[in-house]
Amino acid sequence: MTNQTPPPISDGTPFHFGEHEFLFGGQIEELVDSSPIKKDVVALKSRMAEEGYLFIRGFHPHEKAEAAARWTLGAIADRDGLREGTPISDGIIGPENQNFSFFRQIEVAHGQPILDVVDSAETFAFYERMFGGPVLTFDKRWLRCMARDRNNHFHYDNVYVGRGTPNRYTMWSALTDIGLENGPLVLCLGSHRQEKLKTTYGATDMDRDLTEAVFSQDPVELVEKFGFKLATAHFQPGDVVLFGMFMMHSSAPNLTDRYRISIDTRYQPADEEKDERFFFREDGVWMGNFYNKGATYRSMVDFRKEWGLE
Ligand SMILES: O=C(O)CCC(=O)C(=O)O
Ligand SMILES: [Fe+2]
Repeated sequence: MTNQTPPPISDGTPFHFGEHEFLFGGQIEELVDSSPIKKDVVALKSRMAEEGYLFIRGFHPHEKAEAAARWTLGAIADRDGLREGTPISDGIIGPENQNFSFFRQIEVAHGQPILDVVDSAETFAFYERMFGGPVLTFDKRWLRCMARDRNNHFHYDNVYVGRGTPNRYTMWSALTDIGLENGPLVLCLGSHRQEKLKTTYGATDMDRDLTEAVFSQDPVELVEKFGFKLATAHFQPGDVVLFGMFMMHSSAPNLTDRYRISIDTRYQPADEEKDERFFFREDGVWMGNFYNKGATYRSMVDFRKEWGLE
């Protein structure tokens, strides 16, 4: 496979998100690539503070990201998830169109090809520079293989993984080639500064407050009601997006018959309080989200009424 930076997305290019079509240069724009400043910590930090995200092309070596994707596709093949008769490396989705989220299957999510990407010495060194000291990552890694028409919905990560220190970044890493049709990550620009959203929805903890956690499934309301511009890119294996706990994001539906594979991981200073839900306990598993078995997680529609955000 070639390793060429995709050309800039020209104005007027359509982006399909569910029923909706957004146009580049209008309601959606291309993420700004920070790879030219990736060694300049001061510039990175100030851009992160300003824009709420860093998109860094080629953060992980392309071959390592591709090896991680092949490893993951091998795990899908072992579970009969690929279309019969197609090469594993093509990642063609089988007839059951099944999503694979290798969250608790640590034999997959903690496989060496995965850790060679998200736990690499270079990755840790990068976060050590960003945080100015030793860092740690959660035991849980969110390795996601999205089938056709599937996506995740708009949320702040704080609602899911926000306990402990506020000094924590999410890193979303593309492992496959993720173009506009393959269900790329979509950010709501400026949402890291939307005080009302941050102090209502953003201040909830889904497992403490028993909320459904997803803020919205509708990209149009984020544009029209909240005034956000959307941003995405054509991602290559190894490209990453970093953001803090208050950046509204989603993925768009994967419109193709090829698995979209990404992994999201979290990094924070090692000496600051962790979110204990995502670390191995003595019994060898972590608690995770939705641990209140039998509890009803209340609808976001109700919460939004209470907040005056309907
Ligand atoms: O990859 C996705 O679909 C969602 C990613 C996400 O929510 C995250 O990286 O925090
Ligand atoms: Fe997220």
